[in-house]
Amino acid sequence: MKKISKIIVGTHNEGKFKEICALLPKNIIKISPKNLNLPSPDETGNTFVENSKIKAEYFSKKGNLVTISDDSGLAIDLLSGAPGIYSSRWAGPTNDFNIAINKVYNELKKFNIDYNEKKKISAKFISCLSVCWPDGKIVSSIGIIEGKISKERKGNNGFGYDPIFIPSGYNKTFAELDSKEKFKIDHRSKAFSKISNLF
Ligand code: ITT
Repeated sequence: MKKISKIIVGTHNEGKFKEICALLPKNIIKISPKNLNLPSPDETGNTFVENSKIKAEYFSKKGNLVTISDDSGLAIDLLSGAPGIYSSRWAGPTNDFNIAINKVYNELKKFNIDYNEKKKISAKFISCLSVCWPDGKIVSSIGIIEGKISKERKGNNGFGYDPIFIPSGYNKTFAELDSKEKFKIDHRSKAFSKISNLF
Protein backbone atom coordinates (compact mmCIF):
# COMPACT_ATOMS: atom_id res chain seq x y z
CA MET A 1 0.00 0.00 0.00
CA LYS A 2 1.17 3.52 -0.83
CA LYS A 3 2.55 5.25 2.23
CA ILE A 4 0.63 8.30 3.38
CA SER A 5 2.44 11.61 2.81
CA LYS A 6 -0.35 14.06 3.65
CA ILE A 7 -3.26 13.62 6.05
CA ILE A 8 -6.18 15.48 7.57
CA VAL A 9 -6.09 15.18 11.35
CA GLY A 10 -9.86 15.20 11.60
CA THR A 11 -10.62 16.84 14.92
CA HIS A 12 -11.62 20.26 16.19
CA ASN A 13 -10.23 19.49 19.64
CA GLU A 14 -6.87 21.25 19.95
CA GLY A 15 -5.52 18.96 22.66
CA LYS A 16 -6.32 15.91 20.58
CA PHE A 17 -4.97 17.53 17.40
CA LYS A 18 -1.59 18.07 19.08
CA GLU A 19 -1.48 14.54 20.47
CA ILE A 20 -2.40 12.85 17.18
CA CYS A 21 0.15 14.99 15.31
CA ALA A 22 2.80 13.89 17.83
CA LEU A 23 1.98 10.23 17.15
CA LEU A 24 2.25 10.59 13.37
CA PRO A 25 5.67 10.54 11.67
CA LYS A 26 7.26 13.98 11.43
CA ASN A 27 7.54 13.93 7.64
CA ILE A 28 3.78 13.58 7.04
CA ILE A 29 2.02 16.87 6.25
CA LYS A 30 -0.81 17.36 8.75
CA ILE A 31 -3.85 19.43 7.88
CA SER A 32 -6.52 20.57 10.29
CA PRO A 33 -10.23 20.75 9.37
CA LYS A 34 -10.03 24.40 10.39
CA ASN A 35 -7.60 25.09 7.53
CA LEU A 36 -10.15 23.57 5.15
CA ASN A 37 -13.07 25.44 6.71
CA LEU A 38 -14.75 22.14 7.51
CA PRO A 39 -17.06 22.00 10.55
CA SER A 40 -17.52 18.79 12.57
CA PRO A 41 -20.12 16.28 11.44
CA ASP A 42 -22.90 15.32 13.88
CA GLU A 43 -21.80 12.45 16.09
CA THR A 44 -24.88 10.31 15.62
CA GLY A 45 -23.27 6.96 16.43
CA ASN A 46 -23.84 4.90 19.57
CA THR A 47 -20.25 3.76 20.02
CA PHE A 48 -16.72 5.16 19.87
CA VAL A 49 -16.12 3.12 16.71
CA GLU A 50 -19.19 4.46 14.94
CA ASN A 51 -18.44 8.09 15.82
CA SER A 52 -14.77 7.76 14.93
CA LYS A 53 -15.74 6.39 11.50
CA ILE A 54 -18.34 9.14 10.96
CA LYS A 55 -15.65 11.79 11.50
CA ALA A 56 -12.95 10.11 9.39
CA GLU A 57 -15.37 9.42 6.51
CA TYR A 58 -16.75 12.94 6.59
CA PHE A 59 -13.42 14.77 6.55
CA SER A 60 -11.80 12.48 3.98
CA LYS A 61 -14.75 12.90 1.62
CA LYS A 62 -15.02 16.67 2.06
CA GLY A 63 -11.25 17.22 1.94
CA ASN A 64 -10.56 14.50 -0.65
CA LEU A 65 -7.60 13.32 1.42
CA VAL A 66 -6.70 10.50 3.77
CA THR A 67 -7.98 11.36 7.26
CA ILE A 68 -7.31 10.14 10.77
CA SER A 69 -10.04 10.83 13.33
CA ASP A 70 -10.47 9.90 16.96
CA ASP A 71 -13.52 9.35 19.09
CA SER A 72 -12.65 8.96 22.71
CA GLY A 73 -13.85 9.43 26.23
CA LEU A 74 -13.73 8.64 29.89
CA ALA A 75 -15.80 5.70 31.17
CA ILE A 76 -16.39 5.54 34.94
CA ASP A 77 -17.52 2.13 36.21
CA LEU A 78 -19.62 3.49 39.08
CA LEU A 79 -21.49 5.69 36.58
CA SER A 80 -22.20 2.72 34.29
CA GLY A 81 -19.58 3.89 31.80
CA ALA A 82 -20.60 7.57 31.74
CA PRO A 83 -19.67 10.05 30.41
CA GLY A 84 -18.44 7.61 27.71
CA ILE A 85 -19.33 8.74 24.21
CA TYR A 86 -20.84 11.87 25.78
CA SER A 87 -17.49 12.96 27.32
CA SER A 88 -17.23 16.03 25.13
CA ARG A 89 -20.93 16.89 25.51
CA TRP A 90 -20.60 16.98 29.34
CA ALA A 91 -18.50 20.12 28.84
CA GLY A 92 -21.52 21.96 27.41
CA PRO A 93 -21.76 24.26 24.42
CA THR A 94 -18.77 26.34 25.56
CA ASN A 95 -16.63 23.19 25.84
CA ASP A 96 -15.68 24.07 29.41
CA PHE A 97 -13.99 21.16 31.16
CA ASN A 98 -14.49 22.72 34.57
CA ILE A 99 -18.17 22.09 33.95
CA ALA A 100 -17.55 18.50 32.81
CA ILE A 101 -15.26 17.70 35.75
CA ASN A 102 -17.72 19.26 38.23
CA LYS A 103 -20.40 17.08 36.71
CA VAL A 104 -18.27 13.98 37.28
CA TYR A 105 -17.75 14.86 40.97
CA ASN A 106 -21.44 15.75 41.42
CA GLU A 107 -22.50 12.41 39.96
CA LEU A 108 -19.98 10.56 42.15
CA LYS A 109 -21.20 12.44 45.26
CA LYS A 110 -24.49 10.59 44.92
CA PHE A 111 -22.62 7.44 45.95
CA ASN A 112 -21.25 8.91 49.22
CA ILE A 113 -17.73 7.91 48.38
CA ASP A 114 -15.18 8.01 51.17
CA TYR A 115 -11.97 8.68 49.28
CA ASN A 116 -9.96 8.06 52.47
CA GLU A 117 -11.05 4.45 52.53
CA LYS A 118 -8.80 3.99 49.52
CA LYS A 119 -11.81 2.82 47.62
CA LYS A 120 -10.90 2.90 43.99
CA ILE A 121 -13.23 4.70 41.60
CA SER A 122 -12.20 2.69 38.61
CA ALA A 123 -12.36 4.30 35.22
CA LYS A 124 -10.81 4.02 31.81
CA PHE A 125 -10.02 6.19 28.85
CA ILE A 126 -10.99 4.71 25.50
CA SER A 127 -9.93 5.90 22.07
CA CYS A 128 -11.00 4.67 18.67
CA LEU A 129 -8.84 5.94 15.83
CA SER A 130 -10.08 5.57 12.26
CA VAL A 131 -8.12 6.15 9.10
CA CYS A 132 -10.25 6.70 5.99
CA TRP A 133 -9.17 7.08 2.38
CA PRO A 134 -11.12 9.14 -0.18
CA ASP A 135 -12.12 5.89 -1.95
CA GLY A 136 -13.99 4.83 1.22
CA LYS A 137 -11.50 2.30 2.60
CA ILE A 138 -11.46 2.57 6.37
CA VAL A 139 -9.41 1.05 9.19
CA SER A 140 -10.25 1.44 12.89
CA SER A 141 -8.35 0.61 16.06
CA ILE A 142 -9.22 0.81 19.76
CA GLY A 143 -6.95 1.57 22.71
CA ILE A 144 -7.82 1.50 26.41
CA ILE A 145 -5.99 2.69 29.53
CA GLU A 146 -7.30 1.60 32.91
CA GLY A 147 -7.09 3.79 35.99
CA LYS A 148 -9.09 5.60 38.63
CA ILE A 149 -10.63 8.98 39.36
CA SER A 150 -8.55 11.26 41.54
CA LYS A 151 -9.96 12.66 44.79
CA GLU A 152 -9.42 16.14 43.36
CA ARG A 153 -8.23 17.72 40.13
CA LYS A 154 -4.46 17.99 39.82
CA GLY A 155 -1.95 19.13 37.22
CA ASN A 156 -1.91 21.51 34.29
CA ASN A 157 -0.76 19.39 31.37
CA GLY A 158 -2.89 17.75 28.72
CA PHE A 159 -6.56 18.56 28.18
CA GLY A 160 -10.11 17.49 28.96
CA TYR A 161 -10.41 15.07 31.88
CA ASP A 162 -6.63 14.67 32.32
CA PRO A 163 -6.59 16.44 35.75
CA ILE A 164 -8.85 13.79 37.34
CA PHE A 165 -7.57 10.54 35.80
CA ILE A 166 -4.83 8.52 37.51
CA PRO A 167 -3.56 5.67 35.31
CA SER A 168 -3.09 2.27 37.01
CA GLY A 169 0.37 1.88 38.52
CA TYR A 170 0.85 5.64 38.93
CA ASN A 171 0.06 8.10 41.69
CA LYS A 172 -0.17 11.12 39.41
CA THR A 173 -2.97 12.30 37.17
CA PHE A 174 -2.47 12.46 33.40
CA ALA A 175 -2.29 16.25 33.80
CA GLU A 176 0.67 15.85 36.18
CA LEU A 177 2.59 13.65 33.74
CA ASP A 178 4.49 15.29 30.94
CA SER A 179 3.26 14.54 27.45
CA LYS A 180 6.02 12.01 26.74
CA GLU A 181 5.07 9.99 29.83
CA LYS A 182 1.38 10.13 28.91
CA PHE A 183 2.10 8.97 25.33
CA LYS A 184 3.94 5.88 26.59
CA ILE A 185 0.76 4.48 28.11
CA ASP A 186 -2.33 6.32 26.98
CA HIS A 187 -5.39 5.06 25.11
CA ARG A 188 -4.68 7.01 21.89
CA SER A 189 -1.07 5.78 21.66
CA LYS A 190 -2.26 2.22 22.20
CA ALA A 191 -4.83 2.54 19.42
CA PHE A 192 -2.20 4.13 17.18
CA SER A 193 0.42 1.44 17.78
CA LYS A 194 -1.93 -1.13 16.18
CA ILE A 195 -2.18 0.87 12.94
CA SER A 196 1.25 2.51 12.85
CA ASN A 197 2.24 0.29 9.91
CA LEU A 198 -0.03 2.43 7.71
CA PHE A 199 2.36 5.34 8.06
P1 ITT B 1 -13.62 16.07 17.85
O1 ITT B 1 -14.94 15.34 17.78
O2 ITT B 1 -13.57 17.25 16.96
O3 ITT B 1 -12.45 15.15 17.68
P2 ITT B 1 -14.27 16.27 20.66
O4 ITT B 1 -13.59 16.93 21.80
O5 ITT B 1 -15.74 16.53 20.49
O6 ITT B 1 -13.47 16.67 19.33
P3 ITT B 1 -14.86 13.52 21.24
O7 ITT B 1 -16.27 13.62 20.79
O8 ITT B 1 -14.10 12.29 20.86
O9 ITT B 1 -13.98 14.74 20.73
O10 ITT B 1 -14.85 13.70 22.79
C1 ITT B 1 -13.87 13.11 23.58
C2 ITT B 1 -13.73 13.87 24.86
O11 ITT B 1 -13.14 12.98 25.83
C3 ITT B 1 -12.79 15.03 24.68
O12 ITT B 1 -13.48 16.24 24.53
C4 ITT B 1 -11.97 15.01 25.95
O13 ITT B 1 -12.45 15.88 26.86
C5 ITT B 1 -12.11 13.60 26.49
N1 ITT B 1 -10.82 12.94 26.25
C6 ITT B 1 -10.50 12.09 25.26
N2 ITT B 1 -9.20 11.76 25.32
C7 ITT B 1 -8.70 12.44 26.37
C8 ITT B 1 -7.42 12.53 26.94
O14 ITT B 1 -6.38 11.91 26.43
N3 ITT B 1 -7.27 13.31 28.00
C9 ITT B 1 -8.31 13.97 28.53
N4 ITT B 1 -9.54 13.96 28.05
C10 ITT B 1 -9.74 13.20 26.97
